[in-house]
Amino acid sequence: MRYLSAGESHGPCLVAVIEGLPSNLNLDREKINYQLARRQKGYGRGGRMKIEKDQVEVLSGLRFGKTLGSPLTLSITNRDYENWKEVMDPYSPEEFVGEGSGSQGEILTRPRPGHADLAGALKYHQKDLRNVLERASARETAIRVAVGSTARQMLAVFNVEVYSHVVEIGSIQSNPRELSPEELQRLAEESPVRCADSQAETAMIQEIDRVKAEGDSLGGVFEILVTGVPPGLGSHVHWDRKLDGRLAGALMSLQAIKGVEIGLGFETASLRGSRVHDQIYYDGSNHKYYRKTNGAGGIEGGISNGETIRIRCAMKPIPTLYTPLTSVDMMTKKSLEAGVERSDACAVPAASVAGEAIAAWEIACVFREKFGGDSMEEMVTNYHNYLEAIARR
Ligand code: EPS
Repeated sequence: MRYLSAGESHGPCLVAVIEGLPSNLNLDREKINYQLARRQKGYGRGGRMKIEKDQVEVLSGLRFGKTLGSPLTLSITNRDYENWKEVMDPYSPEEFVGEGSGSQGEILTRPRPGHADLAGALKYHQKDLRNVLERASARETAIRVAVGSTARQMLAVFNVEVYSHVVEIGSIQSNPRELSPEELQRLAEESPVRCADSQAETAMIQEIDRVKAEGDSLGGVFEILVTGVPPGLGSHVHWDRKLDGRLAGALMSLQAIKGVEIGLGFETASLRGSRVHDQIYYDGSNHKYYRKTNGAGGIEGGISNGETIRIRCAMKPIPTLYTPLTSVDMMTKKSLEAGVERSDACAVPAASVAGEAIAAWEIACVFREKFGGDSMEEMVTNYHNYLEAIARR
């Protein structure tokens, strides 16, 4: 499977063309909209989310609620485009330059440290940083969440579910009790910062308020849990078929993600082997191998091992600071403060929902590779045959 997304943050819309979903998959548009609404939440977001109310349109590949096996095109309108029409006009031969009344129409020449602004402007030969930042913006995650929702709807047929919760914001760490993925998700859904630990939640909100008042921003860590994945997805035979490598690569592509770890991740480096590796047992009544611990995070040798897949992602603080850092004006080469765009003080809860979508897509890809078929019917048959075969092993 593959997809391309397109769209600028303040352009008319975001779109994606998805190839490779099987035919006869029931796709519920409201389930996509539900995921889009989840992504828009989160304490610490700026003014933009009051303007947008993301809703998906399906432009191709679906008839009477079922996929056709042809390319599926999704679209989300940017409501804010109405306010940016002159600045983002696709056709006008004249570059719009505002009259000094605000940043919206002016050419942006002061790159923000930590943002794609400078590297993108050099690479694409741009004098207006807007020509870079519009596409680099995390607004693009809206369409990725819509794409991920199609993957989730396919995975649900095979009882695979994807959950997430926030475990750190700034210096505040959550310490949730031993909870099931379902319970973690239930608590996270009720929390403005997607945190399952109510004490940490209060401290996180206070930290966001403090940092925002100082014109600064905050990052954090979220955890993704994927349940119901059978053993045998991904492969040890080639570097680019390893499931951990694929998940990590895909999640690193999410805006502002600087680190991804699977299972115990970085902690494995300082622990002894006997504390890291999960001992193997056999459950005769269910014909299943299992482990009592999950340091591997559900993946061994690049292959799913049947345990819950557990991934943590570290998000850096958003680079747009209302108290700006030092930068250089690309026109004059003089040292100046970086530009300020409207932005979010903390978007870790939203990134956590986008991370779920990205993980769902990658798992759906390996599902399609393993179980193949052109229709859902064929894929379901192949899946059951495989489960029967491994139950005899
Ligand atoms: C973003 C800047 C803000 C965010 C945006 C990502 O948008 P704006 O510049 O319009 O205020 O709100 O996120 C979204 C629009 C979104 O839907 O998540 C950025 O520069 O990355």
